[in-house]
Amino acid sequence: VANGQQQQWLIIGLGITGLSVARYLAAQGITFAVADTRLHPPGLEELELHWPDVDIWLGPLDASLTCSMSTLVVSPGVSVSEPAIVAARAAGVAVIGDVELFCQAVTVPVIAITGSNAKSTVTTLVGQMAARAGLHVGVGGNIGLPVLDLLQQGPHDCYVLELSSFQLETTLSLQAKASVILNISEDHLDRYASMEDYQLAKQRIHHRSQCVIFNRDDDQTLPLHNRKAPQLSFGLSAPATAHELGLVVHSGARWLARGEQLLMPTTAVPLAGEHGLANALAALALGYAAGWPDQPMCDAIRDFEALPHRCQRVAERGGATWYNDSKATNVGATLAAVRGLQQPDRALWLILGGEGKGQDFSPFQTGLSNVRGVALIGRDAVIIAEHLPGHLHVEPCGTLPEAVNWLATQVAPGDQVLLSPACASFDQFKGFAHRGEVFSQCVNNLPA
Ligand code: UMA
Ligand code: ADP
Repeated sequence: VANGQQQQWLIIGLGITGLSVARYLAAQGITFAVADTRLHPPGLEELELHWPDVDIWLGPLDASLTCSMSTLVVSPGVSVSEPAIVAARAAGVAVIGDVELFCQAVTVPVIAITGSNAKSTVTTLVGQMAARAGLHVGVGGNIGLPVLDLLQQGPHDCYVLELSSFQLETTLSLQAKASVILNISEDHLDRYASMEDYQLAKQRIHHRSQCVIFNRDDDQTLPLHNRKAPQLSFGLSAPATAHELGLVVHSGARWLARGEQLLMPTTAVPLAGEHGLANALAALALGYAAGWPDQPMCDAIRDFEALPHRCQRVAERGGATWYNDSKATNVGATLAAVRGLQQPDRALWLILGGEGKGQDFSPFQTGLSNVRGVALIGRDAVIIAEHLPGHLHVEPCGTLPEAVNWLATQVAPGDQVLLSPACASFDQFKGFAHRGEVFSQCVNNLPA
């Protein structure tokens, strides 16, 4: 290996994470090499422009390279079960990620958020709560801004991080001020041998946390480690103690509450559905654990605007309300959106389909029993159709514009239509955002 003796650090992956690690190590005066399994990785030009002397290895990872290093900084898109990474670890090479480097450097409180769904929503909301509480807050991680770039922005009072299971796998030193697993449902099983492995990766968020937060309505989020740390829980039931956040009925209205403390009426919460209330409660638990006052947190909830493509109301057409939940790329997200929007007196129509990622769609058998009809699109439509309740009206539509056109002929005033496909979008779109935009455009083009 050329220069192997000097280049002890290897960055694996040249996406936005890899580039942020390169900037960070360079700023620390640390020499590094870079590897990417692709022949044309996205950050190659930028890397060569800024660091023309850096050694770059493209193509399949070579164990003789990885084993000659002292530290591998692995991007989340690369599995640590790659044979060349497993071999390096066995040979005593440190295997870490960008979040680990961040944790080693950070000196202010970190709020850490993971879960199968609702991470970006809760992360954004908690960031807005911190800002309302008067803090200079940095928000990043899996939500899109690599954590090391946050450090480069200069000092902050605290950080709110969205962390994926992949990022947690390569993180050892996180000592969160408060940490939460929002929910767990099947996802990413192309990278994990089992649901248990996926769940264990998420549990790493609580390691050495000062306040462990879990979802009372989802047993899979119960903390398995660090059980002596103070705990808070959130859920849709009434809080039994001051350590629980939940919903209570007071003078005929429902309120978000912590123990006996009423915080705000649910009618003032703009996040759609019951799952939106759960997300608001999770955010309140995190902010409370961080020591922020209730008032600015409730103000942040009241003013929260749904992130695009997450149960976002698009328009009224044909008397029906149309929702864009394109970000729902797994079964758990879709079931939460359906449960969240369903109302006894309003028929709910659903658009499903795309790339199913080998998921088990059988929860739809019972979970969609009250849906009025389903329009199917995309590659795995046939697989999904096999798992829909027999009595449902199911229409194979092929494409999203055809699904919208078919639904426009079906809906009655007062109905709700939800694009919440439970699938990745890459068979027909550039990504979930593109899919959501196409949907919104088709809906807006329908006669009012
Ligand atoms: N890749 C290779 N070979 C390599 C390196 C990467 O084939 O050597 C591929 C990966 O398989 C993946 C893609 O390149 O398909 C991107 O991987 P990456 O690790 O370079 O990703 P980044 O561009 O650095 O973005 C990552 C997160 N991506 C992933 O975890 C796949 C981003 O989350 C995150 O916003 C960003 O870091 C900043 O922290 C995206 C994501 O999809 C949004 N996350 C998953 C999710 O939310 O479900 C976990
Ligand atoms: P993530 O960053 O984890 O993907 P987002 O906030 O982007 O989370 O939301 C993704 C999807 O998760 C949304 O489309 C929505 O349908 C679903 N969702 C939102 N809240 C919840 C919840 N409390 N439980 C399960 N799914 C949810």
